[in-house]
Amino acid sequence: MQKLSNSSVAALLSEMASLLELEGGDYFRVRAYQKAAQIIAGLPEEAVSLPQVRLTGIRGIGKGIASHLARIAVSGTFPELEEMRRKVPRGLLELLGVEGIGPRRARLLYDRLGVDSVAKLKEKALAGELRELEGFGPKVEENIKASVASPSAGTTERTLWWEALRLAEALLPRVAELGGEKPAYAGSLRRGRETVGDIDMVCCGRMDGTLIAKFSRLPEVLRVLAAGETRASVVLRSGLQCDLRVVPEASYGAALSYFTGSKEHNVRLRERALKRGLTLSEYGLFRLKDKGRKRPVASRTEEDVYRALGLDYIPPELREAGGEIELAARGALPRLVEMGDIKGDFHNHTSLSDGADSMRDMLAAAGGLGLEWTFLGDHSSSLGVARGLDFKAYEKSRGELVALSAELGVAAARSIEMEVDRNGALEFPAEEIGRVDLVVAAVHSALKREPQRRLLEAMKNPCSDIIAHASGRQLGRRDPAPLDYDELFAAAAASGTAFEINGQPERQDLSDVAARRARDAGVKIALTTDAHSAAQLAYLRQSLTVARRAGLTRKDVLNSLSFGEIREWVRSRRAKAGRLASAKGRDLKSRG
Ligand code: DGT
Ligand code: CA
Ligand code: CA
Repeated sequence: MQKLSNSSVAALLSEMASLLELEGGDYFRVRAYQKAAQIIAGLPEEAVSLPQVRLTGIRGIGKGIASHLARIAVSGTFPELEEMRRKVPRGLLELLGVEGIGPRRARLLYDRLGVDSVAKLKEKALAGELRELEGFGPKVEENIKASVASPSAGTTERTLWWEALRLAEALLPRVAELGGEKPAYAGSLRRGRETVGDIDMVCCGRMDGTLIAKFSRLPEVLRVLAAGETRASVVLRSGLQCDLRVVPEASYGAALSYFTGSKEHNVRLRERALKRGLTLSEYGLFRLKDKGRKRPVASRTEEDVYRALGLDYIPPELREAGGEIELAARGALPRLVEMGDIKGDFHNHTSLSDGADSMRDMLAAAGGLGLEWTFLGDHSSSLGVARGLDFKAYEKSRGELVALSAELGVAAARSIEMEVDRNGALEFPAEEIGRVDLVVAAVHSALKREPQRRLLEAMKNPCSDIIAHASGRQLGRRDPAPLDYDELFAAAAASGTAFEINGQPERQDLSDVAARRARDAGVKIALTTDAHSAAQLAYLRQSLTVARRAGLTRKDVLNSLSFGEIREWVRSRRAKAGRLASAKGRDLKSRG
């Protein structure tokens, strides 16, 4: 049976919906395909491996769709879709990718003006012919002109790293199925940037255009911007652009390095090459004397290229021209923290507050990910949006967690995401908070109100073990609070308070830049998921990526400690912070 990801299956069904719509098909049939596509995209298990009875048992999936899935499992498509693909001109589907064009307008464009591609659409728009069509007019024509103006039109929005990663990881095996060898993603995605502009992919394989042509016809592809012998530029159904380059085996390393970038890193590498009488391109590192660029000094692997330039291998996350080349030349690059160093999570949510999954399912998932231990958390009670826990509920659930931990064989303790109020006070009183296993202090309410002062005040509480998502930013939605990190990190270093790198893809808070400053100030970092479901524990990879971009090593992150060590860390830092607080109190009294 052919392995097909749910997103590929969903893409086929939604293509069917679009084709039906273009055909002027029955509204309810169109909706049924759209809905089934949505349902399948969200299924946790692989749809094509489910038995028919399980499938038809899912709401929104009827016998018809289930039988399509059976065909897809065998042949990668289904007869009705193939029939529609023959009937509807291929370019029409492409038109749907243009902003302002739905099925009705696409149909009209085709019937009246013979428009069956984005290129033709552009032609007609520029010639002013669109405004003559009913329901178009000059305004619509202007909009369409603007959205077809540049090849990457409509894709200027940046995509969260995590979303792009999921898309790329689904595409790599597809490229391999088409005969692409060693497919890899490059660009900002590989460097782990917060957001990416497009997905860059590199592979080896046939360089006569056949691989590119097959790639351009993948169901994940919405429209093709350019397709040559060795390069395709396409827009995926998600709206994200994706570039694929097919490169010769012999220059794979040089190409991967070139397309990983960053541009500035590449510039520095080329300068270094020139100083050594060499020249570096996407084809390889050559002697300047070798005018025909016939015999590369290095090109097959990235390691070869760096070595030939007198450099240690530089991890992609550091390739931002931030001094990494100098460090690599001196053999002084940090050994970046790796997934294997990560033993547990600190901050997440179960169904006891606003999470989707029970403590049992969360703990089992943590064990399934290979974590040695984990804290399972929930909100404290005052956060209105998320029904939280008071101390009594906390203690009761902690008792249950101890039993679950013994049963499932994963070490566990109970954390609380503790509300910091308008004055910087933590929600639970001193006699209760001291008995909470781990406190993640968080400012949520009235975020704009003096976040700096409230965070400083919160750190005066000896039980503020970790500060949550300090800036409160949400990429694309909410700007970070203006914080004086030097002042915050100095206070944190004194009280032994750690800061988290929150792994929610839209948070990534601390940012890489802030995390680096925290480390330099002597502040420990906690990589957390803030998971609101068991599946979101995978966000450890997101916070790990930010940590790597910050240049952190295993010593800089609390997650590398054993469970015993982390419990001891909490105990001793609270004791020290408590002494500090009472000394300050005495100081104030004697002065007052
Ligand atoms: P993005 O897509 O905006 O998130 O950022 P990147 O870094 O992925 O940039 P992109 O997609 O334009 O190009 C991918 C890589 O290809 C880039 O990191 C370095 C390389 N590259 C592209 N254009 C140039 C160029 O004009 N000069 C140099 N040196 N490298 C380039
Ligand atoms: Ca890119
Ligand atoms: Ca690109």
